[in-house]
Amino acid sequence: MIIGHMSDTHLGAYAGKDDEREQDYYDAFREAIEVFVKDHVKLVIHSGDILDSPKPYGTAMKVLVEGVKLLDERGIQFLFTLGEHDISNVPSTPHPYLLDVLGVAKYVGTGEPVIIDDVVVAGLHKHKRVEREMLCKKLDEVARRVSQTDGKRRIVVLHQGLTGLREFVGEISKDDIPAGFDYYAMGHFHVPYEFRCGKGLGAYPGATHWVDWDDPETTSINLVDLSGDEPRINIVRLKTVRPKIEKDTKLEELDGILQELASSIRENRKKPCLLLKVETDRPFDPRPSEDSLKNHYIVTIRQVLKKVGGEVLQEAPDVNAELVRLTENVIGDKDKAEFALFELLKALSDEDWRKGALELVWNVFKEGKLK
Ligand SMILES: [Mn+2]
Repeated sequence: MIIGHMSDTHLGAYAGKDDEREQDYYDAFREAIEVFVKDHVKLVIHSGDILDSPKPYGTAMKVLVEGVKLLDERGIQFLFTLGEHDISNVPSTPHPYLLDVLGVAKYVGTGEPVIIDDVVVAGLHKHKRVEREMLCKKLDEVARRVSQTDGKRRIVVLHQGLTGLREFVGEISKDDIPAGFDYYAMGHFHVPYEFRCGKGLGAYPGATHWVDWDDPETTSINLVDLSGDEPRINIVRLKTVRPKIEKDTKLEELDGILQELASSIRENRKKPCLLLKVETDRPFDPRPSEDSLKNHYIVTIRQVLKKVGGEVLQEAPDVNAELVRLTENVIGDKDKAEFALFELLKALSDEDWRKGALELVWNVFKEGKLK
């Protein structure tokens, strides 16, 4: 039995900002659906960050419903959990849940096991850092309930970062994840990654299209064969992804670089995103350079200013780490500092900040987190 596993589709990214780039996420999602149909998977798991925003524009929802309907018509079940991009701070029904209401998909983020033929699937939606203890308890409960179903392959679906895997940051540690599952269908990291957990295999397929500049340009989905003793993953690379190019140069050498880029255009693929970092003594107008390439590239020019002494200003250090350090100095507690910076501040910058941020603070207070 082969199942499809995808994650972090971020449908609706760039909506209202860049029509061309908005399409990239729809293209990658549709391509993934085509692969699942062509390869006759039994079911598809989406590990969250289905949408880019909890308040999506209509097109993102249309593309999502069309894709999932296509699977449904072929008898392929779509099981999903939710990531932080799908969940609003204002308590309301997350948009992807409408798939469940329509009967074309099954939400598995409640911990309730779902049995499909010879697999049992259970998951949890994204939990925040301050909810770590609750998440660990729920995970143990999910493992206990799933262990009661005999003779089936066991799959858990999560949208969490795990510490203890490479240099990744997460809300819980890899060691907090209970053993007893055959496959750990993970989402959140946009970098593909596989790991062992007990006798099982865990995998982040990564985003279907890169979101942040540092995300890998090559993206993929997983076809997971559960028929053997151990799961086997076949990684399928997606072809519709927009290429990206980064170049460092100096203002004096910019013209040469522009000519080189203009002559290295490859047709029959998407216009690459191009990031040009130009070292310069003083700010300059980047528009003529951007205009000269805009038919063939989506150009961003970043100016790196030299100090008067000739020393190049360093690229920004790890801003998050520095913010945590400074905030911790003021508040006197690292957990509170991280809550303030990564959750409360984000809620406060939302349009509906009053409701969302108040709700967040109230919940944390009620549940006695952060003392
Ligand atoms: Mn994501």
